[in-house]
Amino acid sequence: MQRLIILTIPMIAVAFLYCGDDTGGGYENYPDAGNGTETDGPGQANSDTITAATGAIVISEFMADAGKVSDNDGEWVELYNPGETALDLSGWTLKDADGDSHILSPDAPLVIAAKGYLVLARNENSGTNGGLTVDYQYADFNLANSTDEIIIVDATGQEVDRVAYTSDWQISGGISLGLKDATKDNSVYDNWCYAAEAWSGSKGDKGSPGSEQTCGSAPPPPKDDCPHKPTSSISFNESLCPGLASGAKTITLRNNHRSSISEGDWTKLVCSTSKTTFETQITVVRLTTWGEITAEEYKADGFSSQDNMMQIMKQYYPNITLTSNATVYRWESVAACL
Ligand SMILES: [Ca+2]
Ligand SMILES: [Ca+2]
Ligand SMILES: [Ca+2]
Repeated sequence: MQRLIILTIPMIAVAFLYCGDDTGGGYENYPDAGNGTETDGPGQANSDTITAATGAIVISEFMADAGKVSDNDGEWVELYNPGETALDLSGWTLKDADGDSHILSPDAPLVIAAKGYLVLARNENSGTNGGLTVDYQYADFNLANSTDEIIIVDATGQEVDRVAYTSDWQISGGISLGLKDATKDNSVYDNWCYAAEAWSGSKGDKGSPGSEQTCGSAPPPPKDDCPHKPTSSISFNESLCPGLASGAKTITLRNNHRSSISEGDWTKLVCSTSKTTFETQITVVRLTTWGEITAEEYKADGFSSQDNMMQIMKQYYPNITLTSNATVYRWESVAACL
């Protein structure tokens, strides 16, 4: 399918070895290690140690680069419990591969319900953390914006889950990365996606802390898979991004623009708001005016008529007229790379 763009707008352009038998609590407090004797009791911090198998808790989402607040206030990690039994994470450790390490709630229960989520964050104050509701505030653990690790270790020191992300993951400011499905393997890059929507109460950052992920676009594949090195870029209105990712025709507009992009050039396509990037090879560059943009071209961009196109574009470029310059691009395919 051939792609069509008109012009460009910059603005816009762990199976848990459970042997306990508590009956007094609403959840299974930290079970005892096989002796059937609950020594700590429900509602108290764990005093036993028990080994949790790999996968008992899943790192399901994280915000490494907050957008509306500083990372000191806005970073968070979401955990998911895929099992049938609530778990008490008291005494577990959140760490990375080098210096960061924090023991979770050593003195009080920190329960994650069966099939439930737990939101861990640097700042529990929803007034200053970007509107996030937090289950637990940690310290001494930071999420780098390019390459870092999130490692969960149980109270016996056994690693339960690990996510190691790199610059290839394209951490995007103000948009969390989450598992498309919390039951999927989080070591598989393709199982992650950018959040599509701001959570309830959010100051604007996108994510699904404490709930199932709603996916926007998928993060691009690792850079190593991309053989091309685009030297130019075209920015898109966010409303056009879903079509871009799915392969629908896409158009973007720029006032008085005489593109320096040539036919055959590999170009980076940037979704302005989500910061998602793609690459493509431009096959046609047509220098034109707004009045000469054809119905096929503006309809491919979702405009119902020339008037509709001009009305919307004037929101960004108040002075454009039908005789103002514009550029139409076409491309053949999108490689979600970069
Ligand atoms: Ca770190
Ligand atoms: Ca960060
Ligand atoms: Ca989530």
